[in-house]
Amino acid sequence: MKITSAKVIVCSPGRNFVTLKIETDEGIYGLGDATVNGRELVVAQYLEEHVIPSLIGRDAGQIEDIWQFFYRGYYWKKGVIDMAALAAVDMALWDIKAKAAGMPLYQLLGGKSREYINVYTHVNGETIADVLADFEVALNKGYKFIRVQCGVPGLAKTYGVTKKGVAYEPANANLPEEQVWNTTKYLNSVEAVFKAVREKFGDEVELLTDVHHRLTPIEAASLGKMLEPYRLFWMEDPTPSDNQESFKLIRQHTTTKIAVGEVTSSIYDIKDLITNQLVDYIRTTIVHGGGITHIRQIANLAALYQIKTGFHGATDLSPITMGCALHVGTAINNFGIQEHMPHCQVTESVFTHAYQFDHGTFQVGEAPGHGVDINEELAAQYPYKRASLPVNRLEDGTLHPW
Ligand code: KDG
Ligand code: MG
Repeated sequence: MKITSAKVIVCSPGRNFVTLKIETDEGIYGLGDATVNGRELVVAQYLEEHVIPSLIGRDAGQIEDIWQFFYRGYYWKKGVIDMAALAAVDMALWDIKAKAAGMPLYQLLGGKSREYINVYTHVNGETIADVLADFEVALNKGYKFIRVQCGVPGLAKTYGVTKKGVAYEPANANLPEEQVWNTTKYLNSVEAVFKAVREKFGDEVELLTDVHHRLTPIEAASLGKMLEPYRLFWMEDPTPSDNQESFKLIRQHTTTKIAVGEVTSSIYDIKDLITNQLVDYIRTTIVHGGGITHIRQIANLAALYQIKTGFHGATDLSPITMGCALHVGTAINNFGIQEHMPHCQVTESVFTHAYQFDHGTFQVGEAPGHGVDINEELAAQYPYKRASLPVNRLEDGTLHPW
């Protein structure tokens, strides 16, 4: 089966998405997600100028060889733009192969290792009372794994916290919004949030939190220690993972489990974290991590060290990435949890999908391929709009990780 054409679809149904459509001489097409939040047009142009021309005429079934062509073959590699473009190609080719076989993708990846996929969702609020109210809503929807983010007294805006009833969307400005961060205020207030949640909702529900790269290793260690009584499922990105070795310091001080990887794109970005057992969950996901082919390699390495997956699943990952993540999660043994930040209705109307939410879990669906499609006519009604993630400054103006 030969690749006859490929095109990039950039649209903004609720938020920006970059989608690659690969067509074949047998009439079967595949779809891949290439969205990098705030960098959409760069990936689109890389695909159009440097990837698509090299795809035409190739055998769509040679997924591994095509992957290696754009990774091992290409001189520049491993950056998130390259890996997102490669991921889109890889997802589309797996979609084509599974459609040609008439099977849901998970069958080609080894079949079912589990009956459903556990997901965690986000709960947040400006105050502890707001958090408790939102938590109750999530419990009523059936979620058993819940990420908790609370406003920090004295800070105007905090990562993960939104106005009541409004879906959280950090990429909300034409240019990066400058926010203010204060680590002491955060560390002084965060324990009370988890204490209140455990007191009100008991010990059974699993709790997660995202530190969003804001602490130094020793601050992260003290946070982990402070939160041990509340038995977190994980604390995420407690410190930047640029220096993988710094996680050794955190591990020396706390048994709070750690999840890392949503801003990583290559196995080499997390290799030392895995082989030294410095984390418990890997969050690198399909779109930013080179597609199904590379993510399976990461998951296999992690499995050797009893580390599980916890794929990134915020709204900037398109339903195509969600579909692929659910197929991989269904097939591999060391699946841990899938993040689920529900897409808005407009996104859902443009991207139709076979996967279905069911009381805090997902059913992957039995449609051939990865089960996600795009309504191109509808997508064309939502043109791209520049959006940027915020940046952080300390109170004295010093730039700090967001
Ligand atoms: O584009 C950035 C978001 O995907 C990120 O801020 C969300 O940290 C995030 C999470 O854990 O979902
Ligand atoms: Mg995160």
